[in-house]
Amino acid sequence: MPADLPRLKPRREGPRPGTGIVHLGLGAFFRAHGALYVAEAMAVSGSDWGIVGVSLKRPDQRDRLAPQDFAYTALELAPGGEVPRIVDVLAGVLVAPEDPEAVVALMAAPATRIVTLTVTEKGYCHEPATGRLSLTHPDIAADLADPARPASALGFLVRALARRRDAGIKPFTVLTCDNLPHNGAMLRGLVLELAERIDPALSAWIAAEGRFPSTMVDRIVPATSPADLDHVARLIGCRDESPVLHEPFRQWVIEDDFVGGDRPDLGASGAELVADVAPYELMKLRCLNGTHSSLAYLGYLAGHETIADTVSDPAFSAFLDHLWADEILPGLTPPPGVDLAAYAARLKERYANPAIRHRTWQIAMDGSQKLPQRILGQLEEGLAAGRPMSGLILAVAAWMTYVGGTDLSGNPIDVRDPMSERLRALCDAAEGSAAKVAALLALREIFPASLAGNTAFRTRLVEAHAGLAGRGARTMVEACHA
Ligand code: CS2
Repeated sequence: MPADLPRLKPRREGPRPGTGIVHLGLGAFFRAHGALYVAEAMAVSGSDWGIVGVSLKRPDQRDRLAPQDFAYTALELAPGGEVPRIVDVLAGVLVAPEDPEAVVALMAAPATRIVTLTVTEKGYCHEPATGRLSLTHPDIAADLADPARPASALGFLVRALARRRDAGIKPFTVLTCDNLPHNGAMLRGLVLELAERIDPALSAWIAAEGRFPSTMVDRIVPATSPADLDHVARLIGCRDESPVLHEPFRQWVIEDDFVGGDRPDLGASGAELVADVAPYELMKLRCLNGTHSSLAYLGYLAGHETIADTVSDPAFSAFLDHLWADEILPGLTPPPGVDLAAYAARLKERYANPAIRHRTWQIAMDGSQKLPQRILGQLEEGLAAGRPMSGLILAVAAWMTYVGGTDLSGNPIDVRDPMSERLRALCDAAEGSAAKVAALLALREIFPASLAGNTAFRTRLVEAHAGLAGRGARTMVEACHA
C-alpha cells in the first residue's frame, strides 16, 4: 500500500461547530456510535454540539487523529458491501495525564453542556457485584489524595462539577454510554459517593442539580487492525490512521432527563428518547452481551477466532438458540412494542455478518467486570425460577477455564483483565475442577454470596469445568442442547 497517499482531512464546509460535549474515554465504540448520532443531529437541527474527546490514559488516539485534524472514517460493513463515511464532529482530543487541568477547565466551561463517557466497565472503579465505589482502586485513592489532579473519570467529573458550582454555572448532564445495568443511576451513585468524601456540600449540590440519564447503547464495533488501515486507504484514496469499522445496525435508547432539557436533537438521528431505559438495557445486556461473552469464552476454547466463525459452527448456532429460547428470554419483560424472539433472530444475523471480524479474544477481555451484569444475574434468577440454565453455567465454567491462562490444548492464553493476576494465582494454587471453582466462587467482587452458596449450582459448575477439560468445548456445547 503506497504510504505516500495524502493524509485524510475534514470535509466540512464552513466553520467547525463550537464544543458542547466533552467525551471521556475516546475509543472506537463512541466514534462509531454516539459521535455519529451527534453529527447527524447537528446536520438536521444545527446548534453547537461539537465534541472534544479525552483519553484518560494514553496519547495514541490523539497522536493518530491530530495530523488529520481529528477527522476519521467510519466504515460500515454490511454482508453485501461497505460504505465509508468521513466524520468531522471531533474538535480535538485531550490526553488527561498530560494536562489534567486543561480537561477540568474544558468540562467546567459554560459551553460544555454534556459529558459523555465510554470508559468500559472497569473505568467506573466500582465493585461489579455491588455497584459500589472501590476505595482500594488506585485511581480512586489518587483522586482522594489529590482531588485537584484527578486520575479517574469519576475524579474528573467531581472536580469539574465542583468548579461549575463555584462559578455559579449549571452542571453538565453526565451521559454514560457503557454496558452497565442502570448505568446512569449507578454512575450518579458513584459520583455522589466520591464527592461526599471530598466535599459533602458538593455532593448535595450534584444530587439536587445534576442529571445522569441512563442509556442503552448498541453497535458492534470490532477493534481496527493494521490491515484495516490499508483497506480504508484503498477505499477512500487517502491515509486515515484511525478509522473505525462497524456493523450497519445501531441503537441508542436514552432516558430523556438532561439539565435544562439541553441536548442535541438526537431523536432526529434515530435515538429513542424514553422515560424508562431499564427494560431496553436488560434486554440488550442479557440477549446480546450475555451471549457475546458466552460465545467468546466457549468459542475461544473451541478454537474459533471470531464471533462470526463461532456461530457458523452448527453446534454453537444451536447452542445460541437454546440460550435465548430456554434460558434468557423466559426471564425478560420486553420493552414496549418489542418482540423478543424477533430481537434475538436479528441478533443472530448480526453475529453471523462475515464482514465483522470481532474476535472472541477481544470480547473475552475484562470478564471479571462483565460477568455479573451479563450472566450471573440472570443465571441466579433462572435457577430460582426452576429453569435448568445449563448453557450459562457452561459459559461461567468456560470463563473459569479461560482465566486460568491455559487453553484446553495446553497453550497459553493472553488474559486481559484488571484481576488477571489474582485470577491466575487462584487457579494455579488450586488442584482440580472442584478446588478451582471453589477458589473463584469465593471472589465476592464477582459472585454474590447467594449464588456462590447455591450448592446445586456449584456442583453443576464443577461438572461443567471438568467436562470442558475432559471432553472439550465443542462437545460440551453440543451436549448442552442435545
Ligand atoms: C462486546 C460489546 O466487547 C464486548 O464485550 O460484548 O462491546 C458489544 O459488541 C457491544 O456492546 C454491542 O453493542
